[in-house]
Amino acid sequence: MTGPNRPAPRVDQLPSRIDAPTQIVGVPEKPDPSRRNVIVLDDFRTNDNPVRGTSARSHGEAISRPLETQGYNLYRVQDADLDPQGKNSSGRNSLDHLAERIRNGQIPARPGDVVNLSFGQDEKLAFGDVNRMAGYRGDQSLTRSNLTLERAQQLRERLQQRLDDPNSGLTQADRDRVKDILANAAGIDKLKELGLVVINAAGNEGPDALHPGYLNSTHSLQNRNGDGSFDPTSARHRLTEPARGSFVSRTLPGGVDVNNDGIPDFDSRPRKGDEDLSGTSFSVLEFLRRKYPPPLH
Ligand SMILES: [Ca+2]
Repeated sequence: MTGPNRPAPRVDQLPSRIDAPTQIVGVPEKPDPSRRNVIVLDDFRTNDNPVRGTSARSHGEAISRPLETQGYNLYRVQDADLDPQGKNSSGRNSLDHLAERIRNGQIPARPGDVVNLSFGQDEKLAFGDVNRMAGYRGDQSLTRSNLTLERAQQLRERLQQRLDDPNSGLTQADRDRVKDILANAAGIDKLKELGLVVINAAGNEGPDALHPGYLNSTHSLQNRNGDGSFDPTSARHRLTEPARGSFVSRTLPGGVDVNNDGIPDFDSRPRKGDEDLSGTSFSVLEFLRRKYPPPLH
């Protein structure tokens, strides 16, 4: 069953504390085995700062519901790290933890299924910050136009060397950043080893920023407006792929269609006027439909 009348996941039953790095908060009632599974690792908590202007209640739901109505089997997973109240005290990286859940069968996933990561970094990291941490100077420096997968791999190795070298001059804050970067990239490797398509639909810090721990994703997205123009808040380097991430909702006979694909997503009407969804997160809606449509084979 698809459409806005599908029961909403029980996101209101999230505990106030999340002791594990990830928590499964919504699974399809009757998953269709012929359809692609999409695992959305995101923030499903209803809070005082939901996605701007939407009736989706949480960022994770604003992404998940339009994917679900397109016909994907949706697995909603709360990332404790995304919520300061989440209290992830395990010390485990959430991507590594998610890969373990999939390996041990807690979340069903087959090669060709998708993991969507709608986040990238707690803070803005510009190319200059990353070059400084890596100790790159002059011609060595990474730029928006020379960032390839090969150079991203070299960056990981370089950052590991800098971390291992007590005389590298990295501050403690930089060391913590580098550890996070390396842990994220290792988690993505584990997800890809399972045959999964890893989408990093994130990056609203402008074209000079990058998410160095997510560069080995299968796809990193870039937000385009409805007229095809580049959204100036979006990431924009050589490894990003453009997809439309800016929408104004329409009210159709069956409900509200937030991503303009003609399929209603929510039955509740916007609080006032049209809902404006815009951000690199939303680029995954058009990108998946185009590159990885719901039928798995
Ligand atoms: Ca829709």
